[in-house]
Amino acid sequence: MTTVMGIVNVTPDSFSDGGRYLDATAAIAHGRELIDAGADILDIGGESTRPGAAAVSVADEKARVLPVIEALAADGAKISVDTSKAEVAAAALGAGAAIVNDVTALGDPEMGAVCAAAGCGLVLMHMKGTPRTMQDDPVYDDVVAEVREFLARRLAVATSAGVDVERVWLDPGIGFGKTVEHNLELIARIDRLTELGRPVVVGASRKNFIGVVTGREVDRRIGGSIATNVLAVANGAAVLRVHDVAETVAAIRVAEPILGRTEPLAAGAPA
Ligand code: HH2
Repeated sequence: MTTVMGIVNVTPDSFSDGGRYLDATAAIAHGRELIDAGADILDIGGESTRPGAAAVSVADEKARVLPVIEALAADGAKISVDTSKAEVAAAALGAGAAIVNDVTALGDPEMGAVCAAAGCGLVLMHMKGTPRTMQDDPVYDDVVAEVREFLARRLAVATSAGVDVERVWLDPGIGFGKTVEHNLELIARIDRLTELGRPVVVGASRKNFIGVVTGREVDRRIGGSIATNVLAVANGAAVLRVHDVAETVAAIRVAEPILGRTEPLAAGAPA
């Protein structure tokens, strides 16, 4: 069944909800709302990756995410920490996180060892360039083939650092060094990524390509986000990273039986 990861951005500058949950109390309350709305995992991050976002020190990133992780993990929520810094990941795992979501796919040379030692889950994401430069005219010969090759290489790096292959999820990095057409093509060809044998994560929620296609501002992209996510599931995605958890869960609950992905309703169950 599809896993829904609800986004908790403890940042002043995230592209869609920057500043709303910078305060720990507000972030914790938001995380609880997302669990009530049906999130399976909360993805908690303290540094925005949008083009031009300010860099955050290890100390500041820890100060943002650790109290939020501690409180939500104490509630029993499954937590992933959205960080590319091994030191932040280690502290987050100590505070109760179970998964490291690394948008640089082990760009920090210590990250593989930290994850191997913890035995945690690990999300490896594709990005072309760095957040500062990634949207400056990205060019690929074949975006799907290049993303697939990159993810296969980083999966090998993770396993050679001692990470259990069964704990790794792969993510094409929607919006990270991709044009609108690249993003659409990647969503259309998720089947090529699932061939790598690991669950595929898709983070398309409210992203710019949806704004370009629909002409809608970031707070009015829910329809485009849901269409993208349902098609991603139809094409093989196993995990969706989303802001609008309740609506996505409802959409997936309807899409899955149509796709033949759920057990048939028990005989006599009310439909
Ligand atoms: N996208 C963002 C951040 N982290 N992680 C994964 N695995 N996949 C993604 O597509 C992904 C991610 C960007 O979205 P958001 O967190 O809403 O914004 P910001 O980076 O501005 O905080």
